[in-house]
Amino acid sequence: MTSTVYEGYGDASDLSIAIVASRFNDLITRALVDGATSGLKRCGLSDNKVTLVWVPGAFELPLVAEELASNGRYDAIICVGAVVRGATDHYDYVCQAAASGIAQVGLRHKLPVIFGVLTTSTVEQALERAGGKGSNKGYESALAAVEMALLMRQLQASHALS
Ligand code: INI
Repeated sequence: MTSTVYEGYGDASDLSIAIVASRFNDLITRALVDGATSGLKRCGLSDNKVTLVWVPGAFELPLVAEELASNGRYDAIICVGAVVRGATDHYDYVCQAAASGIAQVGLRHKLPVIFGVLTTSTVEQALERAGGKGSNKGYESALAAVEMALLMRQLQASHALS
């Protein structure tokens, strides 16, 4: 039998969340940013609780996430981007750097840093996942950010009491 269960639900209206978005493939990433901001609004965050920072490409997401995580003002950071496979291995390097860099920032700061980066073979597949076929990775990332921020808050509060 389970005695204690933690889940990241509750009032999210006092959370502060930053979105870091890459401009590369901006037709897609703007749709992801729109999805993320509407997801955060749906969770009860007002506009003044959401900060948006643009970077050139997905490769630059971890550095800015690190800077924002270091200042301690945010309860979660959402990184959004779109890496589309081209004819070269550039894709693999950019995906790898973005994914591992984003994961490292989260672990280093014990902060939810959400991987809202699409990695697809074609632009069409990316558009489908940016709202074109109903699902929007930015919106899903916002829900994950809020859930994780509330969960970390609960876990840290229970740890402080014990
Ligand atoms: N950046 C992306 O965000 N998506 C891509 O598909 C992409 N491709 O294919 O090259 C991309 N490259 C740019 C990279 O993220 C950096 O901005 C650039 O290398 C400068 O550091």
